[in-house]
Amino acid sequence: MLQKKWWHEKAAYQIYPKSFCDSNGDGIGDLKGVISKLDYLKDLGIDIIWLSPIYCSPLADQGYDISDYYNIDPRFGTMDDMDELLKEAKARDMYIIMDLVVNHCSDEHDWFKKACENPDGPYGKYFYIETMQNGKFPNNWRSYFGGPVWDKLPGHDDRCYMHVFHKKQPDLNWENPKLRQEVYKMINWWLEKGVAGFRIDAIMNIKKPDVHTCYPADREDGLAHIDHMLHDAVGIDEFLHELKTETFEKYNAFTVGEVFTDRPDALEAFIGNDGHFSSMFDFSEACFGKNEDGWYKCQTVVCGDDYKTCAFQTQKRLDDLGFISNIIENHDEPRGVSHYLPASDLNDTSKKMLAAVNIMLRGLPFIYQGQELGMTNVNFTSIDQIDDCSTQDEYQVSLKAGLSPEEALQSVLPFSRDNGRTPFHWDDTKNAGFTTGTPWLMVNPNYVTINAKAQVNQPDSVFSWYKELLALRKNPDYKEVVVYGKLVPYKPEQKNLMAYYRQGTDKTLLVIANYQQAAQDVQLPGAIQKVLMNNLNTLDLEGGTLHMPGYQVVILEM
Ligand code: TEU
Ligand code: CA
Repeated sequence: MLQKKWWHEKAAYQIYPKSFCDSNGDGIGDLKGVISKLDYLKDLGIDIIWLSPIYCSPLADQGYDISDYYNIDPRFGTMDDMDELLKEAKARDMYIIMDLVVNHCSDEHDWFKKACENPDGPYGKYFYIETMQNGKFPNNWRSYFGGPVWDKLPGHDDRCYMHVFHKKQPDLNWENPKLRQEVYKMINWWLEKGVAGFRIDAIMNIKKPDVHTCYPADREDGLAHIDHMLHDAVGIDEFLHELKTETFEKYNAFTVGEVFTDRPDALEAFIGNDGHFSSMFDFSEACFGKNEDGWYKCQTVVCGDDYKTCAFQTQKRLDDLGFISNIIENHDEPRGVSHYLPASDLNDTSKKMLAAVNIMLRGLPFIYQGQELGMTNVNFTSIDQIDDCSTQDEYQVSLKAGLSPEEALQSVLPFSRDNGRTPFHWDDTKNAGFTTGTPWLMVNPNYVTINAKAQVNQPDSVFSWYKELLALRKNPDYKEVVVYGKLVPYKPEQKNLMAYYRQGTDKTLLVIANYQQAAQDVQLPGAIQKVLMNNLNTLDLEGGTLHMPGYQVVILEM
């Protein structure tokens, strides 16, 4: 039986600060900008805000390369701004969670600088530093962003250090108890300050197998996919248990892990009553159709029964074990509406359907900035418009596979991490009201029609639909069933129908979505007591049959 927690009935929102709201015209979003939009988020129905990294950083990977964990990057503001944000959030009954990036730091962090000065000293042991044999790296693992996970240690021709991500993100060595203590100290410092918890970055990478293990090469670069390393690593549970008991647990903090794993016992180990984290993201839909050869081979749209099957599988495996966090997008993924709906079917009706089937799943909903407006992928016309290091790498992968430059560009666009990183659309003025200066990344030209100002007071808008969904979750009459009700699939075998019950102690809801453009009929299991939500103005009910136009979704009380 799931133990109830303070955060279960909340709704969460991810802010990518660099692109949210720029208060001083330098083209970069900042904390003052975030503070100025708290009322907007409160109005939407948000309680928990996850801030992507705002610590000091050279921004080689947009803040996921941290050079000082105890300070705010001047581009984002000051520690006073942070304190004010915590205070203003609290005044509105909202919670701030930080991004905890501790698999690696930045090569500009003091620890790494000291490790370079003296690799044999104490700081050398904070990292994975190896002596090269005959000029060779110790293994052939390919980093997430391409190329070997090794680079020469600056100033030492015979040494190298490991980075499973960017070369400016040296991996921290969790095998070293001193490093672990430094990490715990830092986490507790932030918890003392009043953050409510953390989203925990790339955490599965902290445990490595023997660094001398090589795997069969899978591309011409002679390297092997990093998944082999994740698969072979044994013993992460001890690290994570210690992490929790030394930090989060003492503060009743909320933690949500970025956990990518194929471990069959993962859900129980990570988010069971005694799990390492409060929650973890369900990435099953995001991972569907992925191909290890590169983005150019991945499935560009995942919809209908594929989406349904992924969501239901997680829910079934989870049952009453724990509380998953549901998403359709984040700062690493394409826009949900562009990935889970065919381009030809994209409109407010289909966007609302996707929102409803996702938000009504059992678990904690996380909305990524702009999702509530139905923001879409961007038609970048040149690879030079894209900043993201991962997209740049995948573009090269496509070229090496023989695609023409135009084909290579087209192959990365459906997946580019910059789709979700363009500035937020506040209104239809220049630069979407995001900045008075020059935005650091181009604005999606469709801001003239898709923007907050046009939607906030428009009852039919995607924004209002999200607001209604979150209001239902908070409604005293329905929150028990929406938050804790058991999820039971309804007619899962009916093609492109995504329908499920939420069965609470004294109420039963039925969510029914026609996940396709063509109309379809659905047999109802019994009488409807009340139509709680409907993304169309009509409900075509005849006897016990519901005639559903394309992408209709209804939430019924049965
Ligand atoms: O992501 C970790 C991760 O494994 C992937 O999402 C990866 O970024 C993606 O496959 C590359 O296209 C986290 C962060 O969310 C991401 O933004 C960071 O770049 C990464 O860690 C390193 O900190
Ligand atoms: Ca700014």
